[in-house]
Amino acid sequence: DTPPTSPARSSPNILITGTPGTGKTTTAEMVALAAGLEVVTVGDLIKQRSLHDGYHEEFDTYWLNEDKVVDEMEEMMAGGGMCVDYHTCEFFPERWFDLVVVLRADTTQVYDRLESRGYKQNKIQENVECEIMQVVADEARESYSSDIIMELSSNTVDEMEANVEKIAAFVAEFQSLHK
Ligand code: DAT
Repeated sequence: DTPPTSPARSSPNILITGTPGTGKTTTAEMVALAAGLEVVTVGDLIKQRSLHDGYHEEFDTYWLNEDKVVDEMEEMMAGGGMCVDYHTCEFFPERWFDLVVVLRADTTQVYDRLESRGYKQNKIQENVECEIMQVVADEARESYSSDIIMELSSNTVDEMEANVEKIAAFVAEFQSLHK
């Protein structure tokens, strides 16, 4: 791998990743409001612009086409100031991001949140195991430099608010250093 080049953007790009149900979308929206970033909900983008290779019945999900997603997002990411929300992180170009937030939650939280979202039992189980096995955190550590990864606990509203404050503070500092 070639090292990421120094970004020319004046506002950072942030990736918020984690197992489904850890609070990515809620956190990303709050960060966007607090710090003036734009949200990219990759799951919605994939559906809206058909960046997939069809629907997978058993797993109740779309077959991700990573190349299509990266091509579609390249231009949006170029100017900085984007807050990206997705449950995997290893296929994005490393150079896109100035901060990678991995949200973590207790398995009971993940279970309850996905159950109230109406997920099927097999999909809930799969995601609970994903959180127990720290799949996304490992993936982030393999894909990004450790000094841009922030692993944050998101079990309560208080924790979520503290996380948003921490991320907004990062944005403000980045912007003051890249004027
Ligand atoms: P994700 O985008 O990771 O799937 P979400 O933001 O949609 O997660 O959150 C799922 C549900 O859980 C939603 O109803 C909001 C709630 N939630 C998320 N983070 C929370 C937190 N830290 N404390 C309390 N509730 C939270």
